[in-house]
Amino acid sequence: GNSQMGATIVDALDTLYIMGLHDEFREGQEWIDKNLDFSVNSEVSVFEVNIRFIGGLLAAYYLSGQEVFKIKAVQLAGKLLPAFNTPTGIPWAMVNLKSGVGRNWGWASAGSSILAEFGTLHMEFVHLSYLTGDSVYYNKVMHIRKLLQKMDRPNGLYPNYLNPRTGRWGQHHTSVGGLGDSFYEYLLKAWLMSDKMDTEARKMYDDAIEAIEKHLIRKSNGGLTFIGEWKNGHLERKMGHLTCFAGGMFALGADGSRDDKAGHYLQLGAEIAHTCHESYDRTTLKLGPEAFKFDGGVEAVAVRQNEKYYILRPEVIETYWYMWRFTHDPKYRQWGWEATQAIDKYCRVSGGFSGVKDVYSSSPTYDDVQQSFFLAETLKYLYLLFSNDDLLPLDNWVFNTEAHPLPVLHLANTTLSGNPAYR
Ligand code: DMJ
Repeated sequence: GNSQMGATIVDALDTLYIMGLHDEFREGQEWIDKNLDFSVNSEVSVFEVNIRFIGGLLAAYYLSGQEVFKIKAVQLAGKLLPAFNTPTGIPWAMVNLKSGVGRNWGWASAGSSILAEFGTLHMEFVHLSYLTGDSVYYNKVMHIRKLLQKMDRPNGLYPNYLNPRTGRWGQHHTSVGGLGDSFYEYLLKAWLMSDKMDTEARKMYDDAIEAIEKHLIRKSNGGLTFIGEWKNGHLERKMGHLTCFAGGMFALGADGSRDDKAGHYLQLGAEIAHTCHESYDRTTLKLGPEAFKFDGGVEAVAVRQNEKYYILRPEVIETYWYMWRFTHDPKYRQWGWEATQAIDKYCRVSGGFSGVKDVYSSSPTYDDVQQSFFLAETLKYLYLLFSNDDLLPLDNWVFNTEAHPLPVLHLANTTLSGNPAYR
């Protein structure tokens, strides 16, 4: 949006807490208490507000126990609810926080909503119902899930676009990167977050991943495993930086996988981590491009000028961290340290850190933006990579897609929908 909503302050809070920067944390809390106000006439992305603000506030609440964060998260969630007023219950991409009027992105296929956007609300909304005892949030996201579950999927793949008026798929494009990514992540994490009770989510994840492996994952001539994009029956041999998170996801989902293929998925995670490291290593700055190809002799290298930028994204480091937790192979720390040094050398500026426009140029220019996910994710995952495993153990915490840790809900002996917390 165009209003002063302090995204960086909110997104960075739990990183401050985890790093033990408690004075700065309290300063952030004070700002939130006094200034964070959602009654603004501003159109915002439902997805971005959910993952960065609601996720950030909930994590700050769980870590610190300070009520103000819970109160603000619930207030904000209330402002997002009008986005679900569509004929199908699939939310609009954007909503005006004041008027509640929603709409979709003009560029999205046939007026569609985006899979990675309406499919990345589940964790936060289940927690909101858990904390408030109000089932409204839970019902919204379960409705989305049920609707998706009933739909036919071309080749078992979920298209990135779904029209919220008609309930029909838009273009048959499938991606594990931008437009699709965190939908798959949230299926797995819904299961983990429910203390593995939500087996419906696990099944949907397993089915989706099987189709992805069959149709989208290939090995390049040089032996690099990559995840391509499906476009109307054709595989585009291109992988985005965003897609690199999937290495960590495969490793995280290994335990509990169908037919006990844990070893296979851990190996797949390792291969994706290796490919993404290569995409960094084959640049001048040792920072990865936005997208890289595996075509006509090109391997893990960006071809188009407008895909050569690095905007402080976390996905590759995120995968190093998960791989480190599951294997303790020192190479992941070494790769994380390479990235740390490169960020410090090429992205540090007087006012903070900036993205760079071309990772293949020895004299890069800055984009003059410090994305809020740099503090929320990139630095947090680096910090965790060099910390002990007992800092936020994965048995107890599940990270939302913006790296905000939410606790596992131990709802023993009940199904999610039957749990009294949601009535
Ligand atoms: C973050 O906001 C989240 O990780 C999201 O899921 C994808 N993109 C950015 C970081 O690159």
